[in-house]
Amino acid sequence: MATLPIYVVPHPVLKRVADAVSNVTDDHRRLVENMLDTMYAAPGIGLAAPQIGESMRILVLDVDQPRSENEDEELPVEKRRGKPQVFINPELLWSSEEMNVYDEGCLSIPGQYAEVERPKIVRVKALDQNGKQFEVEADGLFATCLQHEIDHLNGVLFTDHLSSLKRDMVMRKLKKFTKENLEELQKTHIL
Ligand code: GNR
Ligand code: NI
Repeated sequence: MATLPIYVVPHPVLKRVADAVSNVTDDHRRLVENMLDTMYAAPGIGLAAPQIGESMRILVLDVDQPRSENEDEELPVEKRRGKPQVFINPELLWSSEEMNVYDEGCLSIPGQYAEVERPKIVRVKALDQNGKQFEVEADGLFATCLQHEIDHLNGVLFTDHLSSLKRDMVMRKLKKFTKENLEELQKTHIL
């Protein structure tokens, strides 16, 4: 297992528009495995390549991770793999008029959460880790997470969907959270 450090705002790699992958190679497949390890270890339900400092259009997610019977304890990292999904060069084909609100978090904005409104259902086309094209229709948390990750590939963070008042509040709380958890964060994140 190889986990990679996660970049935290305001690192410029998180604001960049990531480059398309022209040809899916073994290097990309290795990166995908490390991204999945990093996501499960974090723990998170999604991760985009810019969050580990690679400005490429690759994202992973797993919204079907098994949960512990006991709500307050976490499953050991090796048991968290549910249904990992890999999207390379994802393209949004369609999004529903109907919207959905979800209390979102982001591994690059540690400890912060806010309600974000997005289309409830989306259709996305992408390549898998073998370079094979596929299409999915995502709904619920899957749709929310997929849109959150595609945003990362375009240099967009969940805070960009908030009013300036709420965004300022999150950024102020992030500074406080970072100060209070500096030692822990420095083990897993690039600040
Ligand atoms: O782990 C994560 N949880 C989450 C919750 C609600 C909406 C989106 C997400 S994605 C986030 C991991 C992350 O930062 N991915 O970029
Ligand atoms: Ni995120």
